[in-house]
Amino acid sequence: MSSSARLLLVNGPNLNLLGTREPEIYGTRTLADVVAVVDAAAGARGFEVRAIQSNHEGVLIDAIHAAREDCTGIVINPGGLSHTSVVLRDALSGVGLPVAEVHISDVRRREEFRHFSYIADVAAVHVIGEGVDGYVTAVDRLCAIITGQADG
Ligand code: CA2
Repeated sequence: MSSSARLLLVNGPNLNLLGTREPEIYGTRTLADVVAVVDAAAGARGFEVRAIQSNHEGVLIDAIHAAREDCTGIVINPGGLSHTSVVLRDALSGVGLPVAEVHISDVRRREEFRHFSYIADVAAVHVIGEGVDGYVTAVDRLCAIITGQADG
């Protein structure tokens, strides 16, 4: 399959715990559920998905760099790294692929330290506070940009 039909799905630190704790904030769906909904949404638009979750910043950065070779877009929930990581931001801007940033919870209504994202201004799409379904919104909007069907 050509690189024009593959998305990299990145989930950052602690998102492997989805569905196991704090359901009042993050819901009850698991990381496997996230991968399944992204696979389905992307598949419906003719895209395949490579999914990675890691608790290690360098592993995430290596995966983002590798996406240059065979992906045309990145859907990322950077987790807490959103609020702290210049190096993750630099990796995303460095590969030059369109990025969709997803947050399951509404970070704007949580602690002040979650209001700022280093990723926000390198992302073309932002989906915040829609739960796991937000990943579907992100895939739809990112694929529309990649295929030139975005309506501005
Ligand atoms: O709302 C989001 O998606 C976040 O990116 C999740 C991060 C948090 O640091 C961001 O501010 C917002 C945390 C992910 C941790 O996920 C857990 C899930 C279940 C139990 C414990 C942690």
